[in-house]
Amino acid sequence: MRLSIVIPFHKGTHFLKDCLDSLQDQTMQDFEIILVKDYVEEEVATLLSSYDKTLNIKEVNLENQTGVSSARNLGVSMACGDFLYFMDSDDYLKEDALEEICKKNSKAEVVYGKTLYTWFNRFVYTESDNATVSDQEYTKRSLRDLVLNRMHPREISILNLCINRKWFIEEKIKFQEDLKYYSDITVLAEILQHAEKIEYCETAEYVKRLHNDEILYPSLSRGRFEDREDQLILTYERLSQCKIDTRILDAFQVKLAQYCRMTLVKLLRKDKGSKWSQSQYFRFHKYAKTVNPNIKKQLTRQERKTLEALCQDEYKACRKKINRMLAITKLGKMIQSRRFFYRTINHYIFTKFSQKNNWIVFESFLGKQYSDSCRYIYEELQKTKGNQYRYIWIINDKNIEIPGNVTRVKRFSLKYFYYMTRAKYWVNNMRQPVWFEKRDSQVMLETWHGTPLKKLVFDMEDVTSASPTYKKTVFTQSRAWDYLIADNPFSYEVFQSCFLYEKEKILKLGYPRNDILYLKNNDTEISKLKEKIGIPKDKKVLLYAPTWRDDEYYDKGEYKFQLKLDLPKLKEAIGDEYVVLLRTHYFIADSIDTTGIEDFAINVSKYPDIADLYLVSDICMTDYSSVFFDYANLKRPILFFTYDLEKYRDVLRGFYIDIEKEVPGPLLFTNEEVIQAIKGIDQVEEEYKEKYEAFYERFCCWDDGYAAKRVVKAVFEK
Ligand code: C2G
Repeated sequence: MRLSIVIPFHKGTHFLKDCLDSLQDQTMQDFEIILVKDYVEEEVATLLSSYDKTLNIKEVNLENQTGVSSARNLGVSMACGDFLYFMDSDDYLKEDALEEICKKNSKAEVVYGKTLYTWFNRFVYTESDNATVSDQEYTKRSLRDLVLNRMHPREISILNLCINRKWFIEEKIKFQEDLKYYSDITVLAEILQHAEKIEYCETAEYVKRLHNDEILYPSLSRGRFEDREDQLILTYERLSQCKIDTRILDAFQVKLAQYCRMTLVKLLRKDKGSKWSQSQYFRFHKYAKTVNPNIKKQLTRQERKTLEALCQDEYKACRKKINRMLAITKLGKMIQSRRFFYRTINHYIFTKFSQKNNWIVFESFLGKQYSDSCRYIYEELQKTKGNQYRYIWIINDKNIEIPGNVTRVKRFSLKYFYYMTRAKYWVNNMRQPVWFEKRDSQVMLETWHGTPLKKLVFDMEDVTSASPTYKKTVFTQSRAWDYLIADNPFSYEVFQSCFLYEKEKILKLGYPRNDILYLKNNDTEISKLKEKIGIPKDKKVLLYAPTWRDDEYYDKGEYKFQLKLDLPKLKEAIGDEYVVLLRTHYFIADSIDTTGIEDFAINVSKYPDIADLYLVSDICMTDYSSVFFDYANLKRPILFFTYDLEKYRDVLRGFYIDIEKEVPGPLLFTNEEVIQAIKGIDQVEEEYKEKYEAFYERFCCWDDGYAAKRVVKAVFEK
């Protein structure tokens, strides 16, 4: 047999499936797989049995030990192939990776391939053009350079190495079992020391999957584990005991110094005087003392200063130096960034002020609008509680009108920090900044901004948007929510799984933002609104409100949008009867050009509250936006312009419901289909009558015009 592939497995059956699928699809099949199960709690038997006919898998359980090093040693001891090949259960290979690496022959003790990094699963990776995060240009260098130059010890790995098994065993190379995170380093150092010939095979591509879920599936190399620092020092000690090229040890010393500067000092400062920080001080003190002057020359000034601090003979003196050093860095940052300056003032001054129990801060769509449930909760409070509270709205645009006695502040201004810190209540329809620490005495009411069609946070396997650390961030943010509003029984269930949120804290009260769809759904109110928006009285209204695409962005919160609706064609077909209101999502940075057809297409993207737009429109057309859940309260026709359905559903997001079967209107893929649906809207209504009713029962059952009242009672009259 050519290859023995050793795969340690602990958690994540969905990862393992991709890994094994990629092995099943290899062009070279002369290999065995040794799957070492390390205290697996998931049910994997079904998955494994699906490869009975295609893969030669030897399963073995770790019995008395745990950890990746033990698993690999056990795997090696069971291997029969000429060559050893290590894989992680969350990674996968390009189809010809094994064939390519085996082609490179033979006289070399070790052949190593190219590693590509991605956030995505195998399907998305293959389908998408830009799923590779990086292919580490230094993979082209020698393995030794690779070890010496890698940015971080965690990136040094024995993955994608094809190693002569006999040689490996004769040299007695083993993974050190008490090294939990960095055992690859000592093994590689020994390989480099003993191997006479090492070859590189650029065409053998290994895809290393970065984890975007540090909460449920933390990766060994990136998760924040308590004993990370102990392990780094232990690895360093072991490395110094191995007979290896001293350049590797030197390189490791540099990495350690960088680590001390970037991470350790911050932890030491945060964890004032605790046992943990004292013991870390002793460990790193010992290391810092051994760093020789030649190494120090390679360090930055800051890194050298860090080592100097750690060299202090007393813990107190070390802390003093660290604090001074970090204070100076902070000062520099404060000068550079206004927001950081305000945050610091907030931390040292505003948090010392008392809490104002009758202050409430409202924010809707990141301070861009006076809208959504926050608005209607505010109006209900104004009406029923009046001056009992002080109301503060975070609003960026001076021209947006807010009725009533209200204090307006700009998002991230100094006043913003002041009010956010002093107010007892926060009412927000999106996530608050992750770095804004809520005081224990504060209460946050998260209204959320829609019934989810698209999968959210922990229900998503991959994150394709601009923030790959989304899951961890949302987890931290949602821990601060004291209440979360659900609009229907469906959202009540989904919010528990997608936010890993306690059901006791979910308010099953319906959306305050939908109250007006019941209270103002009459001719007088509608014609007042039409006048305000500038809609001709003799025209029917088509509202087009699409959502954003996760993978099309300029930056976080700034997404691209290309209008696929052919406006001139639409005008020609329905312009006599209709006007169209164009409403882009609040994340969209691009604006829609309506030049030449202003009498037909009105851009209402800046209009504060979409609920008014629902009221004035006769048909709502969206794609995958949650707008249709709300619009259904009006029982008016809904169309879905889903020209990129497959990509959106299968690659970008995934949906909670079957869009092809369960939504209350037709899916339309071309402009021609859109035109036909609008022209035959009566037939569409007839055709979808039953589905619409079922949909209404399921998703609109808690909305009745009085949700704001119920929410105020639940939160403010407690
Ligand atoms: N919205 C809007 N205009 C659009 C699209 C959306 O004003 N063209 C508003 C609606 O109030 C909608 C909300 O933004 O309900 C959320 O928009 P979605 O398109 O559903 O997208 P997203 O912000 O990703 O929220 O649970 C809901 C999900 O989180 C979706």
